[in-house]
Amino acid sequence: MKQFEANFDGLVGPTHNYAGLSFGNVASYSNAAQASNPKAAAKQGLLKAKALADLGMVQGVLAPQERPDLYTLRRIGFSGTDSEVIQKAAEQAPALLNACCSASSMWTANAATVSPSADTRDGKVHFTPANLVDKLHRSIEPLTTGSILKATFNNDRHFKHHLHLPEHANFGDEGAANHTRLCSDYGKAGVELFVYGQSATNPNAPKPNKYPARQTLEASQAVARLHQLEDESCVFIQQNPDVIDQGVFHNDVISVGNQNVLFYHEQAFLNTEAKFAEIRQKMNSEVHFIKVSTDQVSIDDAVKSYLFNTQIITLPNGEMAIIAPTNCQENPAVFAYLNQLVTLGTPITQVKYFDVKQSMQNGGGPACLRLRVAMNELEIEAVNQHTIMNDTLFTRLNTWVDKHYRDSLTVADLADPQLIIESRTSLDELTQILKLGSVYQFQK
Ligand code: SUG
Repeated sequence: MKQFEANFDGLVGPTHNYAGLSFGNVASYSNAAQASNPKAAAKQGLLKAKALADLGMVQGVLAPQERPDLYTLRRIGFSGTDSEVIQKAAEQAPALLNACCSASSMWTANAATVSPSADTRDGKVHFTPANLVDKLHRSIEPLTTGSILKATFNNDRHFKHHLHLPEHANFGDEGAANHTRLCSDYGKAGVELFVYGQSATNPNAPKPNKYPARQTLEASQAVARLHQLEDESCVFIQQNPDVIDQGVFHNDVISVGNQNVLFYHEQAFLNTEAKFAEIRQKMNSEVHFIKVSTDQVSIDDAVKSYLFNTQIITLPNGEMAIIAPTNCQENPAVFAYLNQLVTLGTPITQVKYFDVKQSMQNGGGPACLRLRVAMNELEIEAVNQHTIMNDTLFTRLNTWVDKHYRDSLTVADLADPQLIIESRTSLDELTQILKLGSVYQFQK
């Protein structure tokens, strides 16, 4: 049976804005209060997704969430009509309104952790939505994420959906952004590499001083248990706390893997050699560890360019390509490195650049915008086919964006009661296009 790795990109929601909500994420903080362009953001995302489909990849889309999140605003005591709720929140607690308006569900690398059926004891693809408890604006995502995943991977025979982990800092979970699967072939059992920022129950374990470590070891272990993974196919490795303090808020800002390749910065992890030895032993087949040294690319350049927030994909001809943001072309050290990388004789033979600057300005590169789901042919057939990218869906979604999205949005605009009407109208239409059903129901 044929095996694929599908990418499901998050559609950028109509409230995409720069409110500086993510402490520890340098881009989010430094672009705070700039005007955003939701229409351009959504179209940049669609172009990347369509380009991957055109390269012969299986490419899907995941719906955005409804924002402003009236359900949360009411839950924290704002009452009245929808307009009144928004107006009161804007006057009394603008920071809470901002948190309830973020389009952050676009970064579907944080939607969930996914384990393919080749790795799981029951032979199903397992999904656990990330609880994202470290950031208020993200902690309101997991229930709707779960609904959207169930409507997209809507088949009990092949897909197993778990509830997100308990909403406590000890279980801080950021999903696939801190998880990489290494394998010789997508359909063969692989090694799932869980990267955590801190161990919540061990007060003496290393942790960052300045910025939060969003993922805990305890969360990663819980996901591995839920997903019915064997101990022999899991490796838990700690992110280097020093790089978290330099703005590496997720592991996918400092390393990325695909099949038998792990592309990483030499400062990415703690205890690197011993852990790589464990990976080699558990993989039991060749692994290419492609190390980037600090001399080649500094942590600062890696964070600014998102060199490691690239997607490494296996093209239908078996070669690997890197999908990079244009920011990598604009950074001389990173551009020089990538030009050299494709000549080194590793499986990576080409680099393709995409402008995803609207997302980058909030700290979300190409890899943040996608959730990977390795599946066999039967599993792909069981996916909601209306979410799979093709010429028709691309045209339809572009028309939908043109019809509903603004081309400028400031933080002050979030108080505009018209925004929730626009958001709901657009998402009503989208749920029909993608045939999702009532995924936003509980928010009403
Ligand atoms: O969680 N930014 C996101 C970026 C997520 C990137 N994802 C991965 N690395 N996989 C975050 O920090 C900014 C929102 C704002 O500031 O308005 C934000 O949420």
